[in-house]
Amino acid sequence: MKKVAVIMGSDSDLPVVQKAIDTLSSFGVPYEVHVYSAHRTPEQAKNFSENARKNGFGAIICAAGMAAHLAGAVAANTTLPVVGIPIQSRQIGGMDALLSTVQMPSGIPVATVAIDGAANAALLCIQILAVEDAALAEKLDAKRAADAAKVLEKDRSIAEQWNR
Ligand code: RP5
Repeated sequence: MKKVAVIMGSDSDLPVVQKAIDTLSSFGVPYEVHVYSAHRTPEQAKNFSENARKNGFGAIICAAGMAAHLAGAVAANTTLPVVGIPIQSRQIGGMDALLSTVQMPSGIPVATVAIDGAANAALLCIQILAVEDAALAEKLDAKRAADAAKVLEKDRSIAEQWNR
């Protein structure tokens, strides 16, 4: 199976990014985790991106906050799918990173999830890998069914309390 790269602009992003790592783990998808910054270590970010396909990756998650250029900088140097996670900032609440990540110029796409949407970033990468992997697609179906069952149980509980 192809690996998923999980790259964050700073180790201060890890508390959010952890959900992506946990989600990949729960599906048994192989991954690597790195800290590369578009601004502080641009050469390393470029080198990783240029070699990602030949190093066995199938998708790349990039998490960054504030002037969040990491996902775009990585996408500029690979044609692998890049999923951006805008990280919430103390100063502007994540709108800074959301707009920096989502507003890519035509030709260099970044699939941007919600602010701090790390679990969905991982699920999107798993869905990309599952296009060619029936066993992985089955695991995705099972998770959807389990998630739906949890919501139905909540509905039963709420309905019991209020609908007399
Ligand atoms: C971004 O700047 C990082 O992704 C992080 O979200 C933010 C702050 O980084 P630190 O100053 O905490 O290292 O590049």
